[in-house]
Amino acid sequence: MQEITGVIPSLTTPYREFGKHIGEVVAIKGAIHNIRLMSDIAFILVRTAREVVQCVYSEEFSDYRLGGDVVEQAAAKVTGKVVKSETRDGSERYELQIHDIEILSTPAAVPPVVISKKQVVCDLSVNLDNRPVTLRNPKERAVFKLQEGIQRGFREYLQSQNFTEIHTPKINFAGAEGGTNVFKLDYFGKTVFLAQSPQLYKQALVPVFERVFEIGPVFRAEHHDTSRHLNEYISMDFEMGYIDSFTDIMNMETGALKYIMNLLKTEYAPEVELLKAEIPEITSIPCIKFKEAKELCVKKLKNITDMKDFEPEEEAFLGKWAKQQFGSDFLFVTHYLSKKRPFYTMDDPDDPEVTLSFDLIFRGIEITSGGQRIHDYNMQVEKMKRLGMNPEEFETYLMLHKYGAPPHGGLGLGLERLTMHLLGFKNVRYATMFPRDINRVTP
Ligand code: AMO
Repeated sequence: MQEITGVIPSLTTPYREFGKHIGEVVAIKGAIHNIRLMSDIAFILVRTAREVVQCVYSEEFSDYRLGGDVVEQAAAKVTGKVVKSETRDGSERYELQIHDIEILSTPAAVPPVVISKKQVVCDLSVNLDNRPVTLRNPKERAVFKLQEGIQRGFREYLQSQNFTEIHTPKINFAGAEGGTNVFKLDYFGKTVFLAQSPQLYKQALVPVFERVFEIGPVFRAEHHDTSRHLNEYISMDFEMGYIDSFTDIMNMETGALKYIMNLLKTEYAPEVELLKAEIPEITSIPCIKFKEAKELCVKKLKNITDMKDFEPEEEAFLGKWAKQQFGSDFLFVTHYLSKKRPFYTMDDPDDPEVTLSFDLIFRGIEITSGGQRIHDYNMQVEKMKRLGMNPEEFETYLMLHKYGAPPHGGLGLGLERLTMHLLGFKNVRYATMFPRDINRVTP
């Protein structure tokens, strides 16, 4: 009888272990990525899970004869001898002298876009239309490997700070952020909403776990087509109880960002190098109040009409200002106007026109909103009424306040926005695996 032990016998050798096998015959599995035929030699690049391995074919090395079935995108097992290869920069690289190629699967067609070059060269829309194929390009996929690193760093850091990971429902009884950008859904005859954020639930879990975080999709019915808005994005949220001030939240985020950037530099060095990512150095992050930041913008920029919030060009200006003044890629802007923040935001007791809230600007774009929340039941009900909301519709949310909640606060960090500016992309879609926007729901 066959027994399943839970251990998959490793018959292949990952590229990162090649250094230990110089002169030995090993096997790798991957897709034939690129074939370069010369007169008496061929270079066959094999795309494995994380690396592209150069394999060299010559009749000198083996009895195997290169056949017509070795085509780009075929899945293959390649066996060969590990040798050190020459590099211009003197770094350690290895290649395989091919002894055998076993074709495991043959593609039915040639890719619609060239993916075997250093980068995919086509319009963004063509790239996105063919995403299952274009993502195979090593540079395209590196974006999302790096994105994995960001999420991993966020998770690892918060776990080290005693946060509990949660998953909250995405089908909700009410919009959490107000405004019109909420998707309505017919739910067995009832109107419900796709989650704009995990806000109402992450707060409810503070009296349960004290500190919680979630990494998950959220939905925004943005009706406009911009380079920074998606209709579905990944929100990295946390919420923490027993805070002394909303600066505790900014400190937690700064700690998380330091950890993330360090993780990217170390564990994701191949992707950082491939993408020429400029990983920011963070020692501390400067803070400025909204009112003062607005004054700076008014002084330096023309035609500012909205005095209650920032236009994208004001964020871009503030990003540059923070870099010039403090050498920082990040800037916290605090104390946004009460009128402009959602109903759950705590007003500043010293100046109720403003809130105990903040945004984080990274290289000129807002990547985070956060702040302290109202924890007192009467205060929350009163604020809802003031804003024209019906507290009865939020009865289950208000259980948090009614049955006792500690002072608390948290934030939401947009994964794609952070990735976009880490990599210097002009459009957030380049940092989105399968973007959903006003014109796109496929692939
Ligand atoms: P907010 O609505 O400001 O706050 O969103 C938080 C962060 O999410 C990102 N983001 C987006 N990314 C891509 N496309 C969009 N349409 C989009 N909208 C927002 C941004 C933004 O800074 N509940 C609060 C957070 C909190 O206070 O805990 C919230 O969702 O990076």
